[in-house]
Amino acid sequence: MARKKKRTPQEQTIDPAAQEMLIYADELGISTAFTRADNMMPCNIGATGMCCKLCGMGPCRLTKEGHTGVCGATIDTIQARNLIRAIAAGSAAHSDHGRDMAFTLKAVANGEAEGYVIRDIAKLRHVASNYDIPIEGRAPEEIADELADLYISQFGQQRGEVVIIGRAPENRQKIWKEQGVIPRGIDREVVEALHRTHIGDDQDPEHILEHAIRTSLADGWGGSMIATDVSDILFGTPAPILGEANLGVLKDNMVNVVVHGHEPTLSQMIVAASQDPEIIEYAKAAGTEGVNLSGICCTANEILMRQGIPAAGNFLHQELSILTGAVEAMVVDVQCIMQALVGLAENFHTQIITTSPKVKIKGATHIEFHEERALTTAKEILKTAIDNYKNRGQTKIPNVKEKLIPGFSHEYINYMLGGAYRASFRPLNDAIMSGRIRGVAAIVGCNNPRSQQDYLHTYITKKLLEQDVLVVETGCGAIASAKLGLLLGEAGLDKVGPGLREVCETIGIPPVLHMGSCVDNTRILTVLTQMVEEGGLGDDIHQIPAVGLAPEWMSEKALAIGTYCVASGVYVIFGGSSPVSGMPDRMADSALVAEYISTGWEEIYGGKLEFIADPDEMISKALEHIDTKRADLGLPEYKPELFGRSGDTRMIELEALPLEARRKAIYGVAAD
Ligand code: XCC
Ligand code: SF4
Repeated sequence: MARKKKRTPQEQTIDPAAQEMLIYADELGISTAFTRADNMMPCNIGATGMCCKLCGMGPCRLTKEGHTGVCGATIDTIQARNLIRAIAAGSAAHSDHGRDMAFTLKAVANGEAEGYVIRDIAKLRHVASNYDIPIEGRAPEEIADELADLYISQFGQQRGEVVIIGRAPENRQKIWKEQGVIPRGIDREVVEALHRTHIGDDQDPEHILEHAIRTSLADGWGGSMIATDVSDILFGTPAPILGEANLGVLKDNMVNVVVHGHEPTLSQMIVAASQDPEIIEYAKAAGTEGVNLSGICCTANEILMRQGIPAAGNFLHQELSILTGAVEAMVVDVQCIMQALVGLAENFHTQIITTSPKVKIKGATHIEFHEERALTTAKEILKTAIDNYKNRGQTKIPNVKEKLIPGFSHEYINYMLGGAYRASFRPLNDAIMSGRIRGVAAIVGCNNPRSQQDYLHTYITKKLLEQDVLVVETGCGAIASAKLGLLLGEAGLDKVGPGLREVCETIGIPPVLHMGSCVDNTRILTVLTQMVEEGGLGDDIHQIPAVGLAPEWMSEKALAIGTYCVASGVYVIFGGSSPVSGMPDRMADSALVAEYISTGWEEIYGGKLEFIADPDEMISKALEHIDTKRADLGLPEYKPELFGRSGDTRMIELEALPLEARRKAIYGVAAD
């Protein structure tokens, strides 16, 4: 079933580079996710969570009041089962990534990984001491070996509690304990989610959703947090660095290698290999000026925030980058990789190289990556790309890119707020308590071709900034803001509310902080925990005036993230369509699950999950929530007119400087 009207490129995306490439794709007669979305209406029964295909008596479609499946399953049971399955898949993806990171740490500690070192010994010691692993007088490798063993054991643990839970605020842990939702082992919860949803098992929707909470906690305060910890230990904890984003980062005179996916183990090694004299020599011999690396999706975020390697774009840019004809190789590992890449690449010279033992795509070149030969394999991959340069045809690289400053890990936020001697979250808490900052919003998640690419992300971001809400971002949402110039401090501060502007100018930060990849949403959990511990904003996360938004979500991982944030006490709003909406006009009884994950979960956890399609409603609900939390804490009402004048003289001086000089004066980062 086709849509009545095909969207124009301007309706499909607000990104000028993407618009240019979509027009080009149309001229070439090549399909993209944008056009395929137009040609493929979503199934309205599946989209609203009214279809069950868990057994061979079905699939059962429940479209009318009182309908049940062949087995008697009700709409509520079916929606709850579908939702938990998605959460389990998302948690599995993040956590399996975390597992592989832990294995890499183990291999590095034992000298069995080629090319890696322990980069952040301070973080290693800090993380290890969370679990009472002795650190004094021990070599980093010894500590890392013990930490790796502990982390690896969390996946297969059968009883007890996942140790990482101990890093949450105490009151939060108490709630989880009372509810019996502390994960026993990461794998166990995912497996149990699958077991419970097999035909003829758990059929009480609320009981199913209770386990959805436990499964998601195994992700957020489990696998994902392991992934972030180990990435920082091995590759360095991010700190602000100047980067660039959008297709304009591809270079005509160089071999373009785009890394796409999620695990930094491979991409970091490709970064290292691309700087190796042997590879530079090899590229020169092929008549090019070297290898130009860039990233897509969360892999982009991983190398952007650590090495300043440019991001070619977010999820919907994966096909567009190949359309430039300038990409010699797209190297992928796991997650968010469209199968369409292979067919698309056949129109150009681009080689799609799969590298994970878990991911193969028919027609792609498979060069399997293992840490014991990491550097060697990375070089082999780059040589394959360089060899392919001679096959390059005509190119079309949009001249569009933006600068950004990513790298705001919670460690860095802590440091930047108080300096080396007084690192703390006190200034942030104080700014919220005084009303200079109204509240905090995390805007995260994917692109979805069913909405206009980047529009919801950036519209909501801008509107909340005007309202003095400090915004933190991860994943493809962060890249959306980057491409549109929102991740540069001084650019656009005039459009930010007066109190927030004052805080950003005082500390020298952008009003939108890029905190990393999707697994790094755990950094947000840590920030919230530290805000609680700092005092003044209540005794638990749900009391903080904060919200989470995933306006353009599409992946199951997003649902897992949303759920662990709710379990942690956050109000989370998803845009787009709701997988639990049912058809209210035909089925009055289809609201139980949607109600339960909102008001039901709020009663228990203080956080709630809601699906709201209209962006203005998302914004007003978010602000309303922030203001309610402020009032509950007894904080002064938000009054923007009170702020924005301190330090104005220095600001006027700074504003008189040319952009590059101003940037240097503010961040101390050279512009190029
Ligand atoms: Fe994938 Fe992480 Fe979504 Fe982007 S944001 S489309 S999950 S890459 Ni996490
Ligand atoms: Fe239908 Fe029940 Fe089988 Fe689902 S589990 S497909 S509702 S018979």
